[in-house]
Amino acid sequence: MRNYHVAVVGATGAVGNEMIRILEERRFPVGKLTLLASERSMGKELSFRGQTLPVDVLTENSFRGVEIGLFSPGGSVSEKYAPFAARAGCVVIDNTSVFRMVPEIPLVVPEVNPEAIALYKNRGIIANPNCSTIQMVVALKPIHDAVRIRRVVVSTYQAVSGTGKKAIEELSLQTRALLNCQEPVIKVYPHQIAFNCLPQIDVFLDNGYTKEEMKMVNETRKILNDPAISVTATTVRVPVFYGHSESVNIETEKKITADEVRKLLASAPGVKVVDNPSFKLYPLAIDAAGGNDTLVGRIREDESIPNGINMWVVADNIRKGAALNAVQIAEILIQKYL
Ligand code: NAP
Ligand code: 12T
Repeated sequence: MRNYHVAVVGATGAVGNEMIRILEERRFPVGKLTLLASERSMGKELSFRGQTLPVDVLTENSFRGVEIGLFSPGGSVSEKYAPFAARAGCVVIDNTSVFRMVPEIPLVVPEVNPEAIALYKNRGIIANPNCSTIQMVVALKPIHDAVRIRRVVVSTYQAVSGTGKKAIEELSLQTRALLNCQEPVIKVYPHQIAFNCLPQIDVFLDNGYTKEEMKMVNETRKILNDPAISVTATTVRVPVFYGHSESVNIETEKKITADEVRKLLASAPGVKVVDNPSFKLYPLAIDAAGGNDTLVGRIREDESIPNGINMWVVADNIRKGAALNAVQIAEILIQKYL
């Protein structure tokens, strides 16, 4: 097996840093690693496999010889630079929302639609879905294949790390300030996040939903390749550092029991069923954090409708929700296509 020249774009960020760790952990065949960020990071160094590597400033010419680009520098930066990378022959795996709903660009969760990776040839870009969408579709896919899901009602409880390193700092500083009877400083979110829940993630759209909510609606349909599936979402920021939790209610075409769902999910790739109420066992953000699995529990029949299931779905938003999913895509890319 040969080695690849990989670039991490946004290497100093919450997602980029985790990408470097996951390339190490999974022994991805990296021949050369190029780390890129903004001019703010000029002179910084990061470690990879015990070696210290410089962080370079991202430019239009950063991609000569780069074969795989793992991008998470923010939407407007990806929008500008991903095409330069693709033109240089680099396959871009982008974590921002800018390319996700472009029809000819594949939107991929390896456990769900790995075959879509082949479409990287259209534009040289593969989009990584939104963190909340990824963990939900990992849990939905086996059920959809078995009994066809008609409708999903989801409410999320999302960690601050999804917003990046500044938001992690903000929750930490506000918590400390408030415990010391000081005024919390509010910069990243529209309101205090410490000891609070904010029913707004990303910006509001004309229909009264937030952009994060509509990402869950539209991305789920694209990944499951089923425009008929109805999804409605309420996305909420909670004062948790790592790990998104989701209350997921589904209505299916055919009846499925809670036991059957448990059995299906127990053998589903990327899923770990954690569901034993008599021992107070259910998925927790603090247990999902740092791991690779999407944890599913609280599986029960929705007694208000003939064919309904409720469940609680938790994953590390920076790993499965972003960096791990991107590296898993890269693994299939080199096994099958490059
Ligand atoms: P972050 O912690 O704020 O990091 C941002 C990174 O982008 C830093 O490395 C930053 O470099 C770099 N960057 C910013 N502006 C740049 C520019 N003009 N040129 C080059 N690099 C630039 O944010 P994050 O949490 O890692 O997230 C970054 C992106 O990933 C966001 O677009 C977000 O939408 C996406 N994301 C996706 C998911 C998902 O759902 N799949 C989850 C989380 C994040 P400096 O350190 O030099 O500023
Ligand atoms: N605003 O990749 O704030 O579309 O948690 C992911 C996470 C956007 C995205 C967040 C966001 C994205 C957040």
